[in-house]
Amino acid sequence: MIQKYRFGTPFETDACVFPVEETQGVPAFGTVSTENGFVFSYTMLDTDAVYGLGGANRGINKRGYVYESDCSDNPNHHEDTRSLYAAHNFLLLSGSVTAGLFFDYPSFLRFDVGYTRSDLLTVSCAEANLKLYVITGESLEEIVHEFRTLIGRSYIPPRFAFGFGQSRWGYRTAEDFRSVARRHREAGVPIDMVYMDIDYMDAYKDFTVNPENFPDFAGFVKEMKEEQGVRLIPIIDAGVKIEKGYPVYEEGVAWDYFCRKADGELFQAAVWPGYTHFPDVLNPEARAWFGEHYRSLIEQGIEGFWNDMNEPSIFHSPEGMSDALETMRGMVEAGSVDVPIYLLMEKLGGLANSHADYARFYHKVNGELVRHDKVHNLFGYNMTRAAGEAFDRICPDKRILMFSRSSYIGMHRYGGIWTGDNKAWWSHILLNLRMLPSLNMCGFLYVGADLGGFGCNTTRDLLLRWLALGVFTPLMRNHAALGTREQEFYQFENPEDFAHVISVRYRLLPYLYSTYLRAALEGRMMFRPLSFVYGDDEIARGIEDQLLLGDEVMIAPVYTQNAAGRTVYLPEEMLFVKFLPDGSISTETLSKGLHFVRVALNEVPLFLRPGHCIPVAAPAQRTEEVDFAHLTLLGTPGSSFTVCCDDGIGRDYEKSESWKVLTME
Ligand code: MIG
Repeated sequence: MIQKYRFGTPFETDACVFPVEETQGVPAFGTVSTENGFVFSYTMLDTDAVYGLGGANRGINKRGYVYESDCSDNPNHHEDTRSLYAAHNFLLLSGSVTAGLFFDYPSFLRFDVGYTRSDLLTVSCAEANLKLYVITGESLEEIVHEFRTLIGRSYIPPRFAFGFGQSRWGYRTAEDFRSVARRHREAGVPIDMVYMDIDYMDAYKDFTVNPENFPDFAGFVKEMKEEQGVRLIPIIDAGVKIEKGYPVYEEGVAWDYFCRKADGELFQAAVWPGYTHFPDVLNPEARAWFGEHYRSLIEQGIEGFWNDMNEPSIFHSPEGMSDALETMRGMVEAGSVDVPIYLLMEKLGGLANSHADYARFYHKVNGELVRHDKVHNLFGYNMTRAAGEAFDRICPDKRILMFSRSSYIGMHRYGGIWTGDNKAWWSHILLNLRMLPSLNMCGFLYVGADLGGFGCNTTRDLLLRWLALGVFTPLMRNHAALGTREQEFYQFENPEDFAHVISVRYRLLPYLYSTYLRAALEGRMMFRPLSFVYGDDEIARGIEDQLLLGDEVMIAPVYTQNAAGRTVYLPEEMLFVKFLPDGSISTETLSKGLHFVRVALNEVPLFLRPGHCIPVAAPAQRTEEVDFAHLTLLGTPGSSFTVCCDDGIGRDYEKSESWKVLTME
């Protein structure tokens, strides 16, 4: 059951699509105060768990810390980081009450989940203008299902998006991209996509390509696809470069589609292209206009994009910079070398992504001006929505790959997300794993992290271990920052180990693709915490480094350095499956309980639940070559799996002919 409570005059976020009547009063549990902003409080029992918050930091069970919805371009995902790129304001209480809570509020929101006082949950924001949805049901899964019905069907990418993609900030010329594809082939590593980071553009101008490096871009896109079997996936940034004669800039100005300040001047934000204007994607007309610009790249053969910098990220504004310069000038004029360094650092460090800048510009929504900071968390959502809505016009019969960095619930209908600028840290493998079920609760199914780590220098063993998790994540991409150690597989010794791990992804493609589609079509989670299924098992309830995948599989990747394997807890008897480097598959039945399992760096482990089976394909070099017609079943004889055999690009997954039941002999 879904109950909707309204407080004050909420901003319409379009997060929800399923109509729900308003309930008067307040929720049956917890207390609500609207005296000083909005505060929801709820007293938790020691045994209560709190799930949700999508792309937030830390554990699957959110208890014991504080999180903030305040979409931030913050590449430091430390344990104490309170806000990352997303605002997914959905909580799932499990224990004394079993209920979902969605706080539909587009600005800064604070979730204190037993941080200030260990038994107290408080959710608070500055203005009591929001909708609160309370969802109750028999089980955690049922509540998630209800919530997913409320927010609408998750985005479904094309099948090639389930292949492996290679990325690196710094690829620039056609030859850079060619050689990435070629060297993967030479090393026998399957690959479907090479990502184009900002350097493919002309002076970082959205929807342009560098004319010297790509004199015939359409021809190059075609060559890569036909000769190398690889699709190019360009990045699009939020800010539009201020430059006379650049059509996107000229149109935005002429049609009044950029964000303005209170004095009517266009707001300027320095990002990669230098000073830019932000397209006012909250204004439906501006959104349609910005989305229309993806058309030219699609017409040149592009079939997928990633949207970046859409928190929106700001290096500095002219106002912020002049204020900082003023401070420094004062210091210089004082003529002393004894300057308060902390003040200087605070000024300069505070230039980027400042709340002061977010309060400097406005959106025009239904003719009314809305200050950006009041709706800050909706920007990435609406930039990606601009693209998604445009794709439906540009190519209604074809699925386009789209994922974003920043997001709000509702955006899950238009694209997936990647989890931003993580680091080559072992702990970030675990963070990657822990986010998966939380994101799924909030509707985000096409998700993945930068495998190997974006920042810092990766190591061969870290990359291999991370990939053995990435084999299961819908978005499987190796991506790294400019200036870090090169981390394409062929940079390391024995690239055949990488080739093998990636090949397991392609062997599991029919399984992963079908499981994804079922989760999207049925409004279910692809990844679940063990507690959702084995809630009566005290050990299983506390497990934060293993997940269930679909109904069939449990994953338990190795995430520590120099480990020969790991300890895994089996809440029931399972089949321990390993994909071995010689292409064979080992199986061993393990009893319920704790086990130490050996897993070499070049092996991929999974666990199969009794009474189920999964399809395994022959190895392939790209998604198109995966043979869905000849699948081997692995698991319990007599069990069945239903595989999706649509064309991978249109909407045939809706048709029952696209689904085939396979039964294991
Ligand atoms: O300020 O485009 O998260 O994936 O490589 C950095 C360059 C901008 C941030 C993205 C990252 C991308 C990088 N971008």
